[in-house]
Amino acid sequence: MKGPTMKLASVALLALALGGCQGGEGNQSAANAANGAEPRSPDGRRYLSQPLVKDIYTADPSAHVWNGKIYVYPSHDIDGPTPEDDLGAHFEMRDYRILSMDKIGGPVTVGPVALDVKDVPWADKQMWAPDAAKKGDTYYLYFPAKDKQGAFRIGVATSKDPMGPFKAQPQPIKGSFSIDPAVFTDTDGQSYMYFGGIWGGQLQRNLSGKYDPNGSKTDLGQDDKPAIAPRVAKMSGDMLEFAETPREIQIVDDKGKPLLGGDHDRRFFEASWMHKYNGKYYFSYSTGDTHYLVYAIGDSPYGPFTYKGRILEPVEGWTTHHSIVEWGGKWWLFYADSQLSGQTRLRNVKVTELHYNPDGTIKTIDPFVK
Ligand code: FUB
Repeated sequence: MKGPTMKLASVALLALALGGCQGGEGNQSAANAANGAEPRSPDGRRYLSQPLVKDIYTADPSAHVWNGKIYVYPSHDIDGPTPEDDLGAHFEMRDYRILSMDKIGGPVTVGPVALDVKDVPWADKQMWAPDAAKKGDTYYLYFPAKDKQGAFRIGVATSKDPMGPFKAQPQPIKGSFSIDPAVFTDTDGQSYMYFGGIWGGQLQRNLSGKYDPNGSKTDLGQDDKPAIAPRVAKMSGDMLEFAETPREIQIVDDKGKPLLGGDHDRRFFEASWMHKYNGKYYFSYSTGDTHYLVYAIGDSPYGPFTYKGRILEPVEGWTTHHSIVEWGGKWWLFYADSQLSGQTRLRNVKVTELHYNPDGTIKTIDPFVK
């Protein structure tokens, strides 16, 4: 690994941990830290867990366990001049920094810059939520960014070290579009990329397979029609391309009917994640403007997936984005909120344990303690 790494001594991880904060003006949490009180949300609630790191702002945590260690691939939030809008122009991230830890609850290492937008020939700006995969002795970083025409594409970069630095391929993945790649490797070794996001994520501008800069800003605008579907594509053997044209993922209700565009509490918005539990495929995602993390279960990596319920109630801040991994015989939800700054554009990643019911459904988590 090149460059400096920071060992963060004062990392607070789970519900019992208390800690100081930095950031946003008028933030109740920061004010509490200054007077030594337990951090609380602006409306006075206690947080379920504490930020994994406080020296940089991080969001959209994609966690993986490799060689017994936990690696988290987050967005690296930065403050910028662009005013907040509905399409996420204020998320102006320019690089990635990777987190690692030997155990959940232990110190977190913040890696140096693993990939900078200036080193990605095709990318212009907005390095949004990434994911990573491992095949053989190579690590793959998958990332969305806007190209020079303002269209989101998905790129891939490789490294022999899970912390980077990563070297980007000169072009985005052929046939890729929109945001939030999540790469899942099934038990037979085959990998799949799940991706997409509506509104600022531009999925609704790619319905024909070609980016339409004049397409809808939000969604189909048809509440009684099936919602826009996230996409999945099998990855090629070298993990650098799609092995097939991306397919739509059907998310259906308990009667087998597709969720509708007007069903904002349940329909797909962004933040795909896939994990397998007891032989079933769990596709989870964010509902965006209603701020839930929810999930649907299927029998194949392609779906269809039947909506089952909520994983996480709304956090502080507009966005919600997560990953789910097994480590140490337990399951963990990595997520993010805006505790440190009080601003949606400057988020911090967290982790908490996730529990299943005996029937395989997930127990809903409240990010605040009663
Ligand atoms: O972090 C930028 C964008 O916000 C992500 O790509 C979305 O999932 C949302 O968290």
